[in-house]
Order: sequence, then structure tokens, then C-alpha cells
Amino acid sequence: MPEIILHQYPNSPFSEKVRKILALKKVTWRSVDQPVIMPKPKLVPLTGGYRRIPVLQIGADVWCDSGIIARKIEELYPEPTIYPGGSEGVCHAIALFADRRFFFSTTPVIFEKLGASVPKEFIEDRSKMMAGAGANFTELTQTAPDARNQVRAFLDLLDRQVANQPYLLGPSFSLADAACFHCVWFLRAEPSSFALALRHANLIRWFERIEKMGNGNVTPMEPDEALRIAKESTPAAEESYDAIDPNGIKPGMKVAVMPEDYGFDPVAGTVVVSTLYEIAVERTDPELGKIVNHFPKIGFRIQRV
Ligand SMILES: N[C@@H](CCC(=O)N[C@@H](CS)C(=O)NCC(=O)O)C(=O)O
Repeated sequence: MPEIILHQYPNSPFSEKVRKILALKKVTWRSVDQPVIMPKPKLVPLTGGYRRIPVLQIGADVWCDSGIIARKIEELYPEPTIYPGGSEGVCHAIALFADRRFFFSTTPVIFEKLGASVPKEFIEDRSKMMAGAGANFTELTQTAPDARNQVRAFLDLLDRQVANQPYLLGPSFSLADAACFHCVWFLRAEPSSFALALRHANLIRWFERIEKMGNGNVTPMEPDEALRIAKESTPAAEESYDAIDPNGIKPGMKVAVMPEDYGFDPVAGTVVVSTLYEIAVERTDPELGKIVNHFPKIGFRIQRV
């Protein structure tokens, strides 16, 4: 099988979620470090405009968003499953809570305390990325007190959930653990924020158990090498579609796909896959040739163009 390449950066919480899934499955993978802020000239040719991290690349196929990345890794490496005991539904529901609710309560708490030490370029970049999302990155500190109330309650709920079992859903690690773990892991960026977690003994035992899983068998790769692999590969995605899709999206149609929450950079292409959970489009990049970009349907907008 061609190499599994994860485009990421070490401090990225959503990458940490994926790294823990790779660790569970003991996957051998390659890591390409991408910039934390725009521009990302060695990522965007692969994604067609999508700028968020993480991004998974296998040859000339590129998966954008940790939701579809988790599904792809599960498909490639079904054992051990991220859905132990048939928990796929509850895992994805908890992952949505963690990624959309819990994570976005941690950011005001952390950035309020980091304050002036956060580089101006970072604030400007994230403010642009959030523009149009009804959230103002520069006003994060004003929302910190309410966000902190939520973080404390979420941490307490997690602590209770692991009081009598090693993982959130029972004896085995699941996607729910990976998704909630990355939020607690992010709190470590700032000591007084992580102190909120340290008050919970069960939670910290769970956190340390997951930390010990490591990151799988990873070796670095230069961004140029990943671009070369994409250029020399042919997309493997095969046409597939949902025949009862009320929106009637089918292979061959031209669409633009973009996140519904922030980072509104549309990726335009020709539909290859449109199933219940996935939309994939083929594009021709001037340097790389044909690339297929895969996105989850949950959390993304699809527009006919
Ligand atoms: N829903 C996305 C969220 C990804 C996300 O927000 N990632 C952060 C980094 S952890 C990001 O892309 N920040 C802006 C950037 O790195 O350019 C996912 O699950 O992958």
C-alpha cells in the first residue's frame, strides 16, 4: 500500500486526535510539518484551497478534516476498531461534541492567559480564518469566563465517565476518547488552563493512559517529497454515489466544497464520490496533475458550480 502521509504540526489538537487513532492501530506513517499560519504553499496545491490541519495524503488522494480521516484510517486498518462494541453512532456524536463544543470552549480559556505572548501574525491569521463565522478571535478573552465554566463542567463529566472504567465507553479506546483527549491535551498549552484538568484524578489517569499510547510508527517527510509523490501518483478513488440522495449529487457534476464553520475556502472540482458520509472531487493542479480531495459531508457545504 502507498505510504500514509499526515500533513500536520506538532501543536495541532485535531492532529493529535488523528495521531492517537494511528497509535491505536500501530500504523506506520509519515509526517509532513506544515506552517501554523497562512501561507501554506506546500499544502494548498494538494488541497485545492482548504487550509486547515490535519490533512491525510495517500498518493494523489487527499482527505481533508479529521472526521473523514478517522473513517479512512478505520477502513484501511479495521483492527483494533475505533468503534468497540458497535459504538460507531455514539462515537461520532461524542466526536462532534468534542470538536465543535468542548474544543471551542478551551480556546478562550487558553488564549486569555497566553495574552500578549501570542504572536500578532497568529492573531491576524486566525481572525481572518474565523471571519464570517460569527466569532471574533480578538474578542476571545471577553468570552473566557463563560467558556471556563463550560470547560470545568465538561472536565467533570469526563472524570465521572472514567471513574469506573479505563476509557469513555468501557474497556477499550474509541474515537470518543481520541476526540475528547485532544481537547484536554490542548489545555496543556497553558499551565493554569491545564490545572483545571489536574483537579480530576480519574480524568488524569485516563489522560496519562492515552498519552502512553504514543503516536504510532512515524518518520518525518519533507513537504517536497509529499508533493512529488502526489505528482507521480494517480488518484485511486473510484466513482460511487448515493442513488437515493435527495440533492441528486452524482459523479461528473461540478461542485465547490467548503467547511460550514470556519476557514471558508471553497475547493472546486468534479464529483467522483458522493455517498452518505463523503464527497470527493477531482481537480487538476497545474503542478501536480490530477488530485482527488475527500471531505466528510457532516460539517461541509456542497454547492453546484
Ligand atoms: N473540523 C476540522 C478542524 C480542523 C482545525 O480547526 N484545525 C486547526 C489546527 S488543530 C486549524 O486548521 N487551524 C488553522 C490552521 O492550522 O491553519 C477537523 O476536524 O479536522
